[in-house]
Amino acid sequence: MLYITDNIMRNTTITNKTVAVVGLGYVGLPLALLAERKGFFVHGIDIDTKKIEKLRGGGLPFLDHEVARHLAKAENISFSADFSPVAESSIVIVCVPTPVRENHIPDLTPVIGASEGVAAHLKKGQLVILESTVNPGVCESVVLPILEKISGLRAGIDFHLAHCPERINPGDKKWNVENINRVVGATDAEGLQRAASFYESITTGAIKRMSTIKAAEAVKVVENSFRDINIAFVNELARSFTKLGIDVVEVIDGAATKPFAFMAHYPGCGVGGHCIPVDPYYLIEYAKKNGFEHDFLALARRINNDMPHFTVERLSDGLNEVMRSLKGTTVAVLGVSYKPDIDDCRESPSFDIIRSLKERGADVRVFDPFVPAHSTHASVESALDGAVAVVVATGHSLFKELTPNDFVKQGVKVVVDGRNCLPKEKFIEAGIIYKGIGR
Ligand code: SAJ
Repeated sequence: MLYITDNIMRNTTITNKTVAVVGLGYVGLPLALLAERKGFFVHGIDIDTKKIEKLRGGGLPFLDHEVARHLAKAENISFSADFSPVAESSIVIVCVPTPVRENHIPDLTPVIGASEGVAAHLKKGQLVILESTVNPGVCESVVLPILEKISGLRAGIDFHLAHCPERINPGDKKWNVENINRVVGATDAEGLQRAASFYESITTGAIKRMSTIKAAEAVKVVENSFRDINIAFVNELARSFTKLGIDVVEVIDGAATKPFAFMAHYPGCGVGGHCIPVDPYYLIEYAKKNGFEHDFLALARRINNDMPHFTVERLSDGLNEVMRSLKGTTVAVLGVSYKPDIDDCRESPSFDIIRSLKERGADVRVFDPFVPAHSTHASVESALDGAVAVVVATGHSLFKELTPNDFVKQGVKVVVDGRNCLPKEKFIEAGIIYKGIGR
């Protein structure tokens, strides 16, 4: 693998086949490696020096076998912790996180920092593309002024700014950075054309040109808000059907036999990840600043944010059936990552469940095969040994293979299936108090 040392970078002239990718996480690294595979020289840039050192050594900052395979083969890529390679690139793509603060207010700090870093090395003729998920207005009112002020260049004249919201779906075996459809918007026609041509040159997905950069920004927050409200819908059904004695999963599967106008979502112990529980707040806050209250989106967020609490209530109900309470009871939480078979635990509901159990006096053990850093035990068996109750918070394949006997033999009395991923009837037949989410 070739690394460009400092002196070669200085001699590298801007060519139309050199791109810089700022932010080498779940979004930026797959994109950087894809561009490299498609014939670009790629300057990978990230402020995390440890991540850069790891990448230079061929290591990944996160678990992804496909990305690891591409990294091992990449030849025309450099990794740098400073922004100077921006000056050597014709296209600069920013893929940094867009989290929310504790109070759910969007936090644009990473976007602002990346924009400042890019602006310091911005050259005439370059195209800057923001892939980070932002609410409408951020490109034109936050990114663009920083780029112009620091570089002294003018958007639409000296450089171009576009937005192509990322659509990375960690763990997805079908849709990936190379084949997913994209939308792109820009501040000017040349920028739109160049950005659309770039993505058309590296992906097989359809590239939809949006009329404005705001429309492109709106697409991503809308598609993820759509998912959040649909999850909230089935989560509310789960709470209702628990009282009605109806298995909501069976009903959803029944509704899903309708081949049109229904899209199945499933209830669970909460909504995690860096997208779904975050993106709606970007739209909610932006609309609020412009005089509109998204009551429905906000309600969906409240419903989903309350699912960890509902899950702990399900456990409390189950313990009551065996004359126990949470206080002083040993509970094993299986699963920390926010979705199956990945190691990403950002915004994971598991953390809320664990915190709530501890606040109510339970003795909590944690095991996640993908997240040893947050695990107190090193295996399912050791986590279950002596546990009276279990909460399955992530539907990892390893957990789906567990049989009722795996719990009975360890003395487990109550199982809360936070992802409805276990065979309910078999657990009930084995004499375990089974509590699903809506079943
Ligand atoms: N979840 C439910 N019920 C569902 C679906 C998800 O409770 O029916 C929960 C999951 O357990 C998880 C959270 O919601 O905790 C998010 O799950 P997700 O499958 O939406 O996973 P993400 O966060 O990786 O979402 C990504 C998003 N992709 C991008 O933003 C580019 C989202 O737009 C996709 O719709 C989603 O993947 C997907 O479809 O898999």
